[in-house]
Amino acid sequence: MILDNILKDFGLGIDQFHVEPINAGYINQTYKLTSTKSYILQRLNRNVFKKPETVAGNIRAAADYIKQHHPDYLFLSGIKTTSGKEMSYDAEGFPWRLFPYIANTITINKVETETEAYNAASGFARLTRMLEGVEASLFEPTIDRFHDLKLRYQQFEDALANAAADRKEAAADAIAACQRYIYLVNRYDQLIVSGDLKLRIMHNDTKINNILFDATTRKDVVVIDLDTLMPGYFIYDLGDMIRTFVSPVDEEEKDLSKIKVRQNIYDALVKGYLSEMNAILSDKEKSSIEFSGQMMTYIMALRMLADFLNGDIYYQTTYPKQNLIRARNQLRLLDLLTGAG
Ligand code: GN1
Ligand code: MG
Repeated sequence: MILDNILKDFGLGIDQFHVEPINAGYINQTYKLTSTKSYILQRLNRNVFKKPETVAGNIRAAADYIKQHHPDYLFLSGIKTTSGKEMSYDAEGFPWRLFPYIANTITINKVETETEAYNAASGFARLTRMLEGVEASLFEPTIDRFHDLKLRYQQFEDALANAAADRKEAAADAIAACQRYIYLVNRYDQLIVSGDLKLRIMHNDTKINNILFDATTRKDVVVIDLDTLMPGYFIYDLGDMIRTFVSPVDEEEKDLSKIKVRQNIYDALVKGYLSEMNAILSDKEKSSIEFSGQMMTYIMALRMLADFLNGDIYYQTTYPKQNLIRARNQLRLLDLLTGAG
């Protein structure tokens, strides 16, 4: 019923489609609508994106710029409603968006080959390059200080101060580990204060399943999940790639012994990233490549652990302690990335 009402706003009817949920993300609700012409329909989580209009506004600003300057680049923006709106609102006030489905594409949850790492990294980097020169003031943060490590550490400390005793006890190891890595917060702070990093329009969620590959050629086709397309630093994108590409297992893995840093994948992804960004990044920026992976892995550990301590209110979970397991996973990866493990 909800889906039907929403689709009517886009001039479509539910009966035309085979509808199936896609359960990959932690935040939004996503459906694939299959027919001769297929679509992706998505409900934006307005508890996370408190100003959903900023999400749509940023994507539109990027689409307009790219259309003018790089007309051949495939950029995935939403389809407007029949009355020209970016989103359709359901009775509870949640915004929904419709995207064209790109045929013959797949997502992957783990990188298997150096070629995949190279292609995905160059794909995410190309988006940044396509947006070089865009007026930054057209973009608003969709989540304030999203990848500000200092803020995330503060939020972890707040969660710790307010946590239920049983959760604190269960997470004692992860809490201690997060506290041990506070030197990364100081390094981050110094880096930001130094002014060496340029503010650009970044994707801010470059995990491996946010880029579509051609099902046949395995070449990257298009970057998806543009909810956090907003001003940021290159370390956020490159770091999240390092975080999600280099290990043979993903952030849900419970068996920590399976977490590894595959140096060949690491090298391939940095090479792919620089194939697009080499001339754009300054030498000072390039000296933060290693730090980027450490910083983004740490920030996820802090966010996941804070959510566990807060009683699992942010990320979607399917079993108890899932956020704690995720945090431990990230901390193990961090040990390996910093040489502590
Ligand atoms: C969330 O929505 P999704 O699953 O792409 C999160 C990212 C995290 C990621 C961890 C808005 O992304 O920051 O890196 O989970 N997005 C938001 O898998 O918090
Ligand atoms: Mg996302």
